[in-house]
Amino acid sequence: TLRSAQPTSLIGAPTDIGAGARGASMGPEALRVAGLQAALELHGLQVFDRGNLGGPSNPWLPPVNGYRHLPEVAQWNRLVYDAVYAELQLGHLPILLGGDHSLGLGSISAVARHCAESGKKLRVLWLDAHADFNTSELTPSGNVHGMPVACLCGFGPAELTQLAAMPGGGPALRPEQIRQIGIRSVDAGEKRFVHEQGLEVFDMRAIDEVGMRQVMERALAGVDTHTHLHVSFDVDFLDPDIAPGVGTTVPGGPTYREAQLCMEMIADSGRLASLDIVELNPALDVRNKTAVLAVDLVESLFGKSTLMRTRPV
Ligand code: HAR
Ligand code: MN
Ligand code: MN
Ligand code: MN
Repeated sequence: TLRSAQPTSLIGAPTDIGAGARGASMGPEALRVAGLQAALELHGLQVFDRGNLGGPSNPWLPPVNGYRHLPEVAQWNRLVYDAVYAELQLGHLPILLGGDHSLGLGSISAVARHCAESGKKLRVLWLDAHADFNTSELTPSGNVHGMPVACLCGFGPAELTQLAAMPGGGPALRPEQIRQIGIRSVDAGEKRFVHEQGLEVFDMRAIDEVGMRQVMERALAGVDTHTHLHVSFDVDFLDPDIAPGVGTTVPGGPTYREAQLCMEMIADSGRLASLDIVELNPALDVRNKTAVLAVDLVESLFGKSTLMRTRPV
C-alpha cells in the first residue's frame, strides 16, 4: 500500500546517560537489527536513517545536587534537540531511537519550538509505566530519565528546561498538553506533584476499568487537523511478560492486544507527527524480542492494520 505520507527520519541516540541501568545505549542498533526501516518501508513510507548522534560516554557517577550526569545529559539533549529540529524543518517526521527517556527532553523541546513557529497545537502522548515527573528534590535516584516531563513543564535546571528558546521564554509544555497512558509506578513525592500540576494520567487502573479503547478516545479528544501529535513511547509501558528488555520493568502493563489497540487508535487519528522510542535495553532482552515487538507496534502506529476499515466497529 503506497501512501503519500511524510518522509520519516531515524535518529539514533545511543546513550544510557539518564538511566539507572546500563544498556539502553544499544537500543538504536537493536531496533535497526529488528528491521525498523524495512517495516516502515513496507507501509509505503520513505525512511531516511540519519545514523547515530555522538555524545559523551557514561561516567557512571553518583548524583550531584540531586542529578546524575547533568552536564552529559544536557549535552546529549542539545544534540537530540538540534537533530529533531532539523528534521522538522525539512518537513520530515522524526523518529528518535533512544537511548533512555531523558532524551525525550531534547526531542519534545524541538517539537514544541516547531509547533510554536508553525502555529500547530501540540499534544504529547506519554506511553510509560512511569510518570517521569520527578525533580531534584523529589527523585529517589537522581536518574534524569525519571524527570523529563517535569523539565518540559519548566521544573528543573536551566540547562534542561531552556533547551528550546520558546517565544515568551516559557517552558516547552503546559501540563494540559500531555496525556500519560499505562502509568503504574510513581514515587510518593512525584505523586503529589503530578496531582498538584494537574497532569492528565490514564493509569493502569483506568485501563482496567474502562478499557484501552475508551482511554485512547479520551486521550485523543480534541485532536484535530491543527494538532501535531507527538508520541513518546517508553518501551517499559508494555507488560514485562512480553517486553523484558527494559531497565525498569513494572508488572501489570498493557498486554499485546491492548498495546496494539493503543497504537492503532493513534494511527487512526492521522495526526502522528513525531515519535520517540526509548528505554529499550538489549542487555536485558531475550533474543531481541522486545525490539521486534517495538517494531511491530510502531508498524501499527504508522497504519498497519488487519483490515481496511471503512467504518468504526
Ligand atoms: N521514578 C523512578 C526514578 O525517578 C524511576 C524512573 C524510571 N524511569 C524510566 N523511564 N525508566 O520512565 O528514579
Ligand atoms: Mn510540522
Ligand atoms: Mn519514561
Ligand atoms: Mn518508564
